[in-house]
Amino acid sequence: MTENHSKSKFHFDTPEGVSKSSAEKIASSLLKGCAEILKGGIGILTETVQFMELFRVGRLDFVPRADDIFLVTYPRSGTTWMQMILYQLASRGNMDFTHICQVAPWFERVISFNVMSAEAIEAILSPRIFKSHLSYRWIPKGQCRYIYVMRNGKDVAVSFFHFYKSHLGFKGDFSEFFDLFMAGKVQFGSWFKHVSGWLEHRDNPNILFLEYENLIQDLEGCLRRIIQFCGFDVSSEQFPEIMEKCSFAFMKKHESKFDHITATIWEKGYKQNAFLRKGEIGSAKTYLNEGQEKLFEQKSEKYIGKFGANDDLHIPANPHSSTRNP
Ligand code: PPS
Repeated sequence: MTENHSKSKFHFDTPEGVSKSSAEKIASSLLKGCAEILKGGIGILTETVQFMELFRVGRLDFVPRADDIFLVTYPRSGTTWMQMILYQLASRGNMDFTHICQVAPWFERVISFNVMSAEAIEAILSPRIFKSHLSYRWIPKGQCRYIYVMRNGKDVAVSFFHFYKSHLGFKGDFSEFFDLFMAGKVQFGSWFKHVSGWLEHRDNPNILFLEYENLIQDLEGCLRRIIQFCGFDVSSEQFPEIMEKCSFAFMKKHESKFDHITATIWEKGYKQNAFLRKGEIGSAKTYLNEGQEKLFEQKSEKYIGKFGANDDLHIPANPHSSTRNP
């Protein structure tokens, strides 16, 4: 072959004194390194783009109302519980939702993943309840109310670890996760920074700080504080039913209304319980138009007609096949 033989674009010459297999190893680790660098770069770019969009809609376009309630937490600190508590108090016990995020949307998610348009967010009736994991720095500021729920950080780490395994495909063990958690290399960053960032504003009368542990020990007392802070109108007759609906047992029984997996189904507009549809013969008659029928028949004739199959796919027995014993 000449010098200009069919070298591929990715061909490289083995340097003198280096065996082919070690050259391949070097090339492989070089490519791996490049891939890692690119992956990091793409990650940073994606995050930057998302962040810019979030900043635009969240901080510049979004107009908070005085009666908006932002429920803010570091993940796994009792967010969903507080979504339920707030919605139950605001709606006086309504359970008519597929997922709690429909009635108490996750602010940064609905805007940055385009789940809800600005108009749809505007159309939500007051008081709007938004869940958020944003740091104090990035939460939209206004005359609205903020409820920040804190939970013991070590319990948060354990709960987050299980969530990473069950929902995010994490394969490591707890000590691997714990290292990530401590370094703030988990979703929503450092627990320490999140909590301390909000605590710096604990004297702000528009922010109510609650503890997950306190909700467990004295749910009724916490509900009363929330009612007072938000100005909800809940009668004493409605109170026991709301307490019951905010219990762990009740929420566990209706878990799909709270699981992130159902939220994704709702966000994407997928339909549940549509997998086993009808189990009947002939539904296609009401679906295919004349042109589609014709197209189908032509293709059928070409591929299946030679076997003598008719429309309902009755295939005549093959005269050459012998009946075999099972
Ligand atoms: S997430 O993924 O950030 O939305 O998670 P989050 O909702 O903040 O926290 C999940 C943990 O809250 C517990 N939880 C409750 N505890 C007591 N009572 C009620 N009603 C309740 N609802 C949710 C939930 O079990 C998670 O904690 P762990 O420790 O994992 O059980």
